[in-house]
Order: sequence, then C-alpha cells, then structure tokens
Amino acid sequence: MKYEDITVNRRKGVAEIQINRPEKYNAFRAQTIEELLDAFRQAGADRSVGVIVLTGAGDKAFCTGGDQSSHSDGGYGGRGAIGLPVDELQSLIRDVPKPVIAKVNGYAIGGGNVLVTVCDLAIAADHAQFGQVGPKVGSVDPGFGTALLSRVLGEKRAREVWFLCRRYSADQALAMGWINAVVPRNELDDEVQRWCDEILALSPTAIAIAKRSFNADTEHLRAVSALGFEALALFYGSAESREGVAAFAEKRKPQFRVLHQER
Ligand code: 2NE
Repeated sequence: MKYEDITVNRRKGVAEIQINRPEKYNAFRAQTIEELLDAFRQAGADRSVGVIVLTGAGDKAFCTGGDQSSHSDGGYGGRGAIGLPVDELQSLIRDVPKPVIAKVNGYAIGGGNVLVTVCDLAIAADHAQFGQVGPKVGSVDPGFGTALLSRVLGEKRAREVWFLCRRYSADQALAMGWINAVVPRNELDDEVQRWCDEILALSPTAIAIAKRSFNADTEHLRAVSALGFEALALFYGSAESREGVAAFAEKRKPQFRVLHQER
C-alpha cells in the first residue's frame, strides 16, 4: 500500500509509524486510519520488529483525533459504523504482539488521546497536552476511550476528563499515571530510543505473552466499543452532534442545550 498520510521509519528492531498531517495537527481522516491499519499489521507480523513507536509529524501535535474537516453528513465518509474504522485501529494496537510506545510530541486530544490510552507505553515531550474534546464537538469514544481510560486513571479522573473536557499538561498526565515519562522536547527521540533498546534486549516471546495477558483483563471492552460506535453513528445523525461539528468549523461556542431540550 502506498502511504500518503503516514510514514514508516524502520531502524534496528523498531518500526516508527508517524501520522504525517501536521497542517491538520495530525488529525486522522478515513484514509489515514486505513494506512495506519496496514502499517500496524505489517509491523505486527514482521519478526524483525520488536517495538512499534507511534508519533505525529512536527512538534505541535501527536494527534488531535478525527479530522473535523472530513466530518460531514453524520460521518467521516469511510468504512465502519461512523465512516472511520478507528475502533479497528485501537483493537489492532492492542493485538500486535509487541509493545507499542506513543511518542507524544504535542497535543494528544480527542481520538489522538485514545490512541495514547491504548498504546502500551507513552513518553511525552514537556510541552505535550492531553485531553478529551468529544462532548465539546458532539462526539464521544465509548469503549477504550472511556472505560479503558478509567482503568488507567481511575474512575473519578476518567469521568472528570470526559465530563469537563479540560486540558492537562504533560507533568499532570505523568502524575495521573496517563503516561510513563516526560522529557524536554529535544530529548524525546533519544529517550524513546532508550526505552526501545531496553525492550529489544528482552525475550520477545515473554513480552508478547505479557502483553496478551495484560489485555485479557479488559478484552470485553472491544465489544463495548463495537456497540458504542453503532450508537455513535446514530448520534452523529442528530442536530445536537451536528451543532458540535459546525461550531468547531465556525470557531464558536456550541449551543447544545436548546437542541437537547427540543429532542
Ligand atoms: C488541538 C486543539 C486543542 C488546539 O487548539 P489551539 O487553540 O492551539 O489551535 P486551533 O486554532 O484550535 O487549531 C489549530 C489548527 O489545527 C486545526 C484547527 O482547525 C486549526 O486550523 P486553522 O484554523 O489554523 O486552519 N485542527 C486542530 N484539530 C483538528 C482536527 N481534529 N481536525 C481538523 N482540524 C484540526 C484544538 O484544535 C482542538 O480542540 N481540536 C479539536 C479536535 C477535535 O475536535 N477532534 C475530534 C474529536 S472526536 C474524535 O477524535 C473521534 C473519536 O474520539 C472517536 C471516533 C471518532 C472521532
């Protein structure tokens, strides 16, 4: 598959997959997800690869979730319930039998934040920011985005993240257990490489078994996610959700409550 939206850099034992849409703050459209699925499948199957790194181009954003400029008529125009098979990607990141490290080089917002949540490890530059925006823009990522987050942060914190849609600094994210380490931005590449080297020195089979056993505890969330995305598709057809998409495009505050009361 020829990639337009991502790049893959292979170096000894590491496949680094980069979302390459810096002009969109590395937001993903349907094509981006298809390319990411292909790249993760290949890196997952390649026995010469021991660690996969996921990152974004530039130093503004890791990923800011669904590309709002490709969101119209109640969906994103591609495959799956909402026209964006991001739930398949989340599952695949969990399924590849090797650690996936999120190299967080800026905003990890919305669906981009969910990618950090499903990655096995996350290392951030000190200017990175974390948060959810779904309820600001008429969306939600039900399944791994919500319920797995509560396993990572604890119930109260995860609900705070989704119900208030605040932004959190890298240091706050570290204190909350959202990520594993924070480093100055000019040290991010080297630090991630150090973590890769340590992993690559260990038994790949032991690590694969460990990863699958960690996943087992939350495996039911795949079904919650599938169900949730079907519900999300119905929600995307509503005036309330469309208002969120329109408000982001028009750079104004959404007016949700009136539409909600009229339902
Ligand atoms: C990322 C954030 C917080 C940055 O804020 P700020 O104030 O620093 O910059 P600004 O002006 O908002 O954004 C800079 C440029 O990036 C674009 C903006 O439109 C803007 O473009 P210009 O006006 O300069 O041309 N941009 C940023 N994020 C984008 C996106 N996701 N799609 C398209 N363009 C984007 C702030 O921008 C923010 O909060 N972004 C909202 C992100 C958002 O709504 N993401 C989708 C959430 S829903 C989702 O991801 C999802 C899911 O979780 C599950 C299923 C399906 C979808």
